[in-house]
Amino acid sequence: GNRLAVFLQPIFDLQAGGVVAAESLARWPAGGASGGISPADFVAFAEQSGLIGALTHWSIDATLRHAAQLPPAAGMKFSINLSPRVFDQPGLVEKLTGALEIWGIAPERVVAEVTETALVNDLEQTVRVLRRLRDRGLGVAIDDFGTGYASIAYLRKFPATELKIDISLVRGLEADARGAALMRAIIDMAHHLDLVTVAEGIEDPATRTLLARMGCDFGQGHHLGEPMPAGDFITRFGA
Ligand code: G
Ligand code: MN
Repeated sequence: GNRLAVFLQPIFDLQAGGVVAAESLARWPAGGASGGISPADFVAFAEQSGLIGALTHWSIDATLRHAAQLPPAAGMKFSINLSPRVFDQPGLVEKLTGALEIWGIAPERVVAEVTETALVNDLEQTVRVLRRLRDRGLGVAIDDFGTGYASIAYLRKFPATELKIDISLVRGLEADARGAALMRAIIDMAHHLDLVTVAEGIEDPATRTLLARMGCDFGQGHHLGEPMPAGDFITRFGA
């Protein structure tokens, strides 16, 4: 029917090979690929109308319900996007840890993705919440790295475990010597900070090969796998 659904996009281990994780993305499937309401639009609407807390809670529950269908031994990790707006709402940490218990998922298998704009709004409050998530064993990813401002300064304070490098820095990499040098520097910088690197928006085999050679840990993008209905993901990678 016309309702919100969880899609999962595979995340590859660029060094060892294989799908090791997935990013959870909310979709309105009735719209299909072309029509319907885009995630950017309904997330913005939810943020403006005060429904973002409800959307986030739904996303956490729906994602972990699917995650629970995979054998824990598979070690598949799940990344969930957290809107900047949820960090000043009470109960976020309790909601996440409660859902982990209900679905029997180890906290180490879940990564909270946060965009840099969240840090700009209220850095201290965001850091406090993320620190609590880290203390409970969850991972924290800086999403869309390279698109915000003051990113480097935030890296100093932010209790992250991974850096997701934005598609704008990944696209056209193999034809761009300057872009490639920048990418190498970002990957090295991240590793010095004990952050694993995830390249977003890998759209061709050349880019995948280049990023692997640069030491990038993980990759995501249409070349490696499109976002798919969560049930399809579980069927495909559940063995
Ligand atoms: O902001 P965030 O990185 O969470 O957004 C992920 C979005 O990027 C999703 O909507 C997803 O469908 C899209 N996406 C994933 N892989 C690719 C890709 O290879 N190319 C492009 N253009 N978009 C992608
Ligand atoms: Mn994301």
